[in-house]
Amino acid sequence: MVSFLTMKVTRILFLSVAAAVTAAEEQIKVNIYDGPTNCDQVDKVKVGDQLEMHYTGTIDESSSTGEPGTQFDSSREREALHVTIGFGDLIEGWDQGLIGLCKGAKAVLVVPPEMGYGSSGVGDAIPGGATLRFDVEVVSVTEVRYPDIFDELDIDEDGLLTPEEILVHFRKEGPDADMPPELMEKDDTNKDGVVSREEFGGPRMPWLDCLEMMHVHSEPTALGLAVRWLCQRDQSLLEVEVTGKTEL
Ligand SMILES: [Ca+2]
Ligand SMILES: [Ca+2]
Repeated sequence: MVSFLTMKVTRILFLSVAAAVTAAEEQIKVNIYDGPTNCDQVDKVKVGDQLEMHYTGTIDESSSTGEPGTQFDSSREREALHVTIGFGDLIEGWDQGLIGLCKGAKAVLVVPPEMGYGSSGVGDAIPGGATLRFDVEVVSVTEVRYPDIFDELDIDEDGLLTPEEILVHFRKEGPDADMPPELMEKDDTNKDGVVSREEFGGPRMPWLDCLEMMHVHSEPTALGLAVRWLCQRDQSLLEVEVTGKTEL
């Protein structure tokens, strides 16, 4: 189970390196100017969350194209926007810039063209090469739990993996296949004979790799779901992302 997953992920990491490096060179600026800057995990924006957002988009004063200060769109004149974060449905500046914000936070995102609408722009309102400024408010954060490998293994759905449940997985490889003896020893850190969701092992990955991989594997296949799960389960990734931002 663990070795299978590690192998697949290593291969994807190779594929995603070039794209991840490009993304790292682009800078998004995030300035939280009102509301909480710290909150419980459940209220913090994470990949896969469903958000209710208000926003006002203008051409940023630093933009090399367009008329700085011109407003091109605002949800304030309509209803709040409902979006799913982190799966490439939004411009990259939103997918990355909103991560880690708290419910109730108001923030300004300054999005370079590479993470916005690129060199082509959108219609007359957003010319190619425009740097965009979004004044956003996180109205609500709803956590969505996606089925993961752990769920697949946890046959009786009690949130714990017994050696028997793990063995079922390995037996799919063949009637004589066995569980690697070190697996329980390694994952069952509190030595109670079962593996909890928190104990369940797996590789840790840099945030940008996660984001790139989720873009590449956004389809709900076993691999796509595994990638989402690996990225979501590791809370330390979130801290890396937040501290990696450039403050205004
Ligand atoms: Ca179980
Ligand atoms: Ca345990």
